[in-house]
Amino acid sequence: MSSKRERGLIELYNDDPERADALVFGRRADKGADGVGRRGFLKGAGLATMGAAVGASIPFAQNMPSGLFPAAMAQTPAAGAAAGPKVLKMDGKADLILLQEKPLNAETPDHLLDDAVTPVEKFFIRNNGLVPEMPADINTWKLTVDGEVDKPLSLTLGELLNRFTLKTYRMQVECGGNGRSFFAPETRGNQWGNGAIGCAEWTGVPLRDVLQAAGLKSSAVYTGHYGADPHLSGDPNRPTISRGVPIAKAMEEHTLIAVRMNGKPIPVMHGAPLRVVCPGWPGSTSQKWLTRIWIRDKEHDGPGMGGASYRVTKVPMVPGGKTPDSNMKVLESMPVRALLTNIANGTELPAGTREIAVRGHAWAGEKTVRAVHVSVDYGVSWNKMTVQNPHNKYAWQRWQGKVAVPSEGYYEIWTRATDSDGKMQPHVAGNWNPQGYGGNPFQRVAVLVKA
Ligand SMILES: Nc1nc2c(c(=O)[nH]1)N[C@H]1C(S)=C(S)[C@@H](COP(=O)(O)O)O[C@H]1N2
Ligand SMILES: [Mo]
Repeated sequence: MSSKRERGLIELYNDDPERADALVFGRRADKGADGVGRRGFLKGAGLATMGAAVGASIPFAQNMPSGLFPAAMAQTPAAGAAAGPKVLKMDGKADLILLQEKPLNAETPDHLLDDAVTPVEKFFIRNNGLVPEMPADINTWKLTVDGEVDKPLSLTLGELLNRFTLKTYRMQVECGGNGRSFFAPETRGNQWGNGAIGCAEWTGVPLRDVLQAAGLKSSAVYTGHYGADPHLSGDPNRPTISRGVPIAKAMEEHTLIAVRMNGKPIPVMHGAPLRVVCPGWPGSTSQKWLTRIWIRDKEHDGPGMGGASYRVTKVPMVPGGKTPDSNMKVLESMPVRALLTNIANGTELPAGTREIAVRGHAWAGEKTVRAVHVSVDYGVSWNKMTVQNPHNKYAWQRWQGKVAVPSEGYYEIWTRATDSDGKMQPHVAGNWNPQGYGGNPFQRVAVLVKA
C-alpha cells in the first residue's frame, strides 16, 4: 500500500528502485552491477510521471534531452541511503563505494573529494591481486633495478633513503578505468563512476635519480614495474600486474618512488613501503608494493600491457564491436575531468534557495585545466567558474562559483572542464574501447530545491 504522503523520487529510488523504475519508465530499467537500474529511457509520459514522483516541478524540463536518464537515479545515492551501492566497511576508511571484494576495489563518492589533499581514509582502492604481507622488519624491504643499466642496483629501504634526496609533490593518482560505468554498451571491469581518483601529498625519491645511479644504457626504452602482491590464483610465480612507462616519462622530475603519503609512511593498502607515483598517467603505472624496476629495450610486456588492457583505439571502433590488435595503443595521459564536490547527488536544498555555491576539483592528466563551466538547465547555458592554478604540476585544481536557480524543483548541476589544449568533457563517454578506459563525460549531480 502506498501512503498518501508525497514521496520524493530520490527517496522512492532508495526504498524501492524497481517500483520507481516502473513508475517513471513504465517498465523495468536494465540493472547495473549493483542491481540499481541505470539505463532507461525517459519518454514524454515518463517525464510527467517523474515530475509527479519528484513531488515538484522540473523547471527546465523543456530542455531535457529525450532519452536522458535522470542523475537522481544514477549509481551514487544520497548519503546515508538505505538501498543502493554497497559501502566499504574498513578501519581507517570512509564510506567508500565497494565495487569488488576480491580483489578489493572501492571508489570515493564524488562529494568526499572536497579536500585539497585527499586524506588516506577517502582515497580510492584499486587492487588487481591480493594485499601482500609486510615483513616483520620493513627496513629489509628490497628494491632491485636491473635490465638495460650499467650498474644493477639492489637497495634496502634504508639504503634508498640514505642515498637519495626526498621530494614532496601534491599529485593525483587516477585509475585508467575511472568513468568506465558511463560507456554504452557496457564494458568489462569494475564499473567505476568518477571516484577512482585522489590527490595526495607524495614524498619520495625521484625515479630518475635512481635510474641515473644505475646508469641507463643507450638501449633503455621502457620501464617494467613489479610489486609484491600475490596473484589471485595463488601462483607465487605469476605477477599480478606489471606495467611500465617510456624512459622519458620515468625521467620526469615528478615521477617518484614514494615512501610517504600525506606525510606518513604509505599505508599497506596503498602500496607500503614503496610505490611508484607516475602522475597524470593511468594509476596502473603507479606500481604499489614495489620490488623491482626492470629497464627494458622495448615496450614492456608484463601483465596489463597487451590486448585490451589499459589500451585504447588509434582509430575509433564500432562500440561493442571488434578491432584488430594493431589498432590499439597504450593509454598515456588521462583525459580532463571536473567534479562538483560540495554537494552530494540527491541533496535536498532548503525552500527559498535561489543561488547555489558550487566548488570542486578539476584535472587533466599531464595537462592543466583552463576552464570549468556549470549548467543547471541541461546544458542550454553554462556559467564560467573561477579555476585556481595547481599547487604544483600534477595537482588537481580547485574551482568555484555560484549558479542561480529560478524556482523550487528538480535540477541537475552539470559540471564540465576544458583542458589547456581546449579539449572539453563530452556529454557521453566517447572513444569506446573494449575495456572502457578514458571515459570522461561531464558530471551530473541531482538536487531538489524544496517547495
Ligand atoms: N602492485 C600493484 N600495484 C598497483 C595495482 C595492483 O593491483 N598491484 N593497481 C594499480 C591500479 S590499476 C591503480 S588505479 C592504482 C590504485 O592505487 P590505490 O589503490 O593506492 O588507490 O594502483 C596501481 N598499482
Ligand atoms: Mo587502475
